[in-house]
Amino acid sequence: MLKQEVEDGQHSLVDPQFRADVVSGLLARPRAIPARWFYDHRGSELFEDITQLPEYYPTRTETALLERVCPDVARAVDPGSAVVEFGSGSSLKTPLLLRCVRPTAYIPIDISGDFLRESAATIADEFPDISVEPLEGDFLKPLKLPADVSALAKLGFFPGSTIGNMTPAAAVDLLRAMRQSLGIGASLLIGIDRIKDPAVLLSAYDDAQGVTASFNLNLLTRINREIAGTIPLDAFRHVARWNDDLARIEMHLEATRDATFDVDGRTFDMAAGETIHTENSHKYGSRDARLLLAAGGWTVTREWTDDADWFALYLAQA
Ligand code: AVJ
Repeated sequence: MLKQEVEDGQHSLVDPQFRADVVSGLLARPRAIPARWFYDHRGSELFEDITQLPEYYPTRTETALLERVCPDVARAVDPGSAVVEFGSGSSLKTPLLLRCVRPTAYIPIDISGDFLRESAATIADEFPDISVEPLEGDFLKPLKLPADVSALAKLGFFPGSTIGNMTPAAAVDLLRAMRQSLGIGASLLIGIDRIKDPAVLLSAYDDAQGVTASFNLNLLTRINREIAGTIPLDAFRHVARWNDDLARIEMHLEATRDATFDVDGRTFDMAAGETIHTENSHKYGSRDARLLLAAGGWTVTREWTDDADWFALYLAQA
């Protein structure tokens, strides 16, 4: 299949997987599109804005927690290590961790080469003593680390409760792939959001300023721009729901009236009240998280939470 240039001012290429996921997601019942497609240029900006919202506690809670426990993490990891981050490491948490662990090498892994190289260059500037070796690839699969870090102790880093976007089954697959990539004896520092009062959770995913609504609706704008969509944005609204049976926040785009539109040359009909499921954000209690990690081949050796017990960091051993 030919990649098609789009006129979005960024000269980005349409990912054939985006087209396939959107079309099959709109044909499915219930309709659902994977959350990874939120993050085009505008979506990444909106997510940054979300992390600053008063209602969105995860980023500031995890950052403060990491700052507090980082010396403990550093003591638990062998000196002369390699920190391997799953994700491009564009957050403030990465410099925080590197400052106290002081690894020999830092390897950020991301599927998006542009973001990866940009954030790796920023880290390399700030940490001239650390060998920064970005690795472009899909961390959902086992990856081969650069040969020069093979003798070093590995510390995997997976912050942000990103694991919550996956179903438990997919999360276990990912944890197993990470164990394969890092090797037996490696450590993993992972941030996982806790189950809490649904009112707190709901406001974190449905803020008063409507930034999360814009983030969710931006997916429709992206579909219209990149794959010839005619979706009427004014016929959709952002919905956040707490699914108590599955312990997750769900985001949906709900049709507020009957709507007919085209995407990629096909016509779709949605009835008023019908939704497109766009994200899951699973939450885990302490035992839930330990069981998930154990199923993925990781034994928890340390666990830290903030005073309100809203967010947890786990150090685990492969
Ligand atoms: C980046 C996946 C952890 O689930 O909290 C924020 C994404 N979605 N607000 C999350 C998100 C809506 C976020 N993660």
